Amino acid sequence: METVTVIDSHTEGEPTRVVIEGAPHLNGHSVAEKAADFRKRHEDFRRAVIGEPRGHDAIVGALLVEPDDASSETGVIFFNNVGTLHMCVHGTIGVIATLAHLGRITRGLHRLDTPVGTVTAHLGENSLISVENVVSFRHQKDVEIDVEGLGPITGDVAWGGNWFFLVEDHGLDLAATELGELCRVAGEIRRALERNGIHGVDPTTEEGSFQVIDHIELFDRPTREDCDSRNFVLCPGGEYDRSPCGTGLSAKIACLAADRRLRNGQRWVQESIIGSRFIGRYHDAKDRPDAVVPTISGGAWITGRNELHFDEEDPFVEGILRN
Ligand code: PYC
Repeated sequence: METVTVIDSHTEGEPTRVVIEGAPHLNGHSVAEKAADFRKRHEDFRRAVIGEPRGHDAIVGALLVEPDDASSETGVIFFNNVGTLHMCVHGTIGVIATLAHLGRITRGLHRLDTPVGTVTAHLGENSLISVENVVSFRHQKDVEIDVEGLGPITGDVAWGGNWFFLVEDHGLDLAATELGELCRVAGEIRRALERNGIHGVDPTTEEGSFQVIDHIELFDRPTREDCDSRNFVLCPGGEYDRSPCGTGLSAKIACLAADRRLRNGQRWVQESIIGSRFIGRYHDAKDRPDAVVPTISGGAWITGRNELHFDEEDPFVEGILRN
C-alpha cells in the first residue's frame, strides 16, 4: 500500500490540496517540461489524488517541484479533475499558506515558478497573501457568439494565467441558488466558442499556437457594498470556482485597463458567487503597452493534513472520476 501526504486548505472558499510527500518523479528540466511529463505519464496519480473517494471535483492539486531559478522558493504544477492548469492564483495563495503552516517560509516575498512564468507572493499579516501574477492581456474584444438556449452574447477573450471568455450581457441571475443553471449555461458558452473556432494563443512562445478557452467568467453587480462586481467562473472540469478566481480576476483587470476603466494602482474588489472576495490592482507591463501585471490579494486557511492510502485491493484505488 502506497501513501501520499497532502495539506488541504481553502482560499476564499476554493480548495487546494498540496502534495508534500509521495509525489511521482517527473522528467524534464523546466517546470513546464515537468508539467508536460506529469500530463503524459501520471494521469492515474492525478485522478487518485483529486477524485472521489479521496477528493472531489472542485479540488485543485499542487505538486511542488524544483524551481527554474535557484532564487525561487519552489516550482509548482497545478492540476484538477481533468488535467493540469497553466497557473492558479487561489492555488498559489494556498501553497503559500501551506508552506507557512509547515514552517518552510516566513512573512515576506516568495517567488514561485509555474509552467507559464514566475509569480511573486507576499505573505503578510492576518492570513493576507498577495500574488503578483504573470503578465495578463486582452486578446479579443466584443466577440459575438450564438449560445444554445441563450441566444447571441458578446464577450472578451483574455489571458490572466489561464484563458477566459468574459461576459457581462448574459441576462442570468448570478445567485448561489442558481449554480446548476449557471454551470449548464456556461458549459454551452464554452461549446459555442469551440464550435466557432474561438481560442487563445500560447502566451509563452513567439509562434503563439492555439490554446483552448477553458474558463468562462460571467459578471453582475455585487451584493456586498465593499465590492465592485460579482462573478461566476466555470472551471475546465465543469465545477465552479468558489473563490473569485485569481487568474479570472487578472483577465478582468486586463480588460478593464484596456478599456481605461481602471487606472494603474487602482483597486478592483471582486466578489465570488459564494460572497468571498479578492482585491486586485495592476501596474503596467514593461515593454508591453497592451498588457498589465495584476496583483491579487486574498486569504487562505488550512483545513487538514491527510495521508491518502492506495490499497491495491480497493476497487476504486484509482478514484471515481468522470474524466
Ligand atoms: O484562482 O486562478 C484561480 C483559479 C483557477 C481555477 C480555479 N481557481
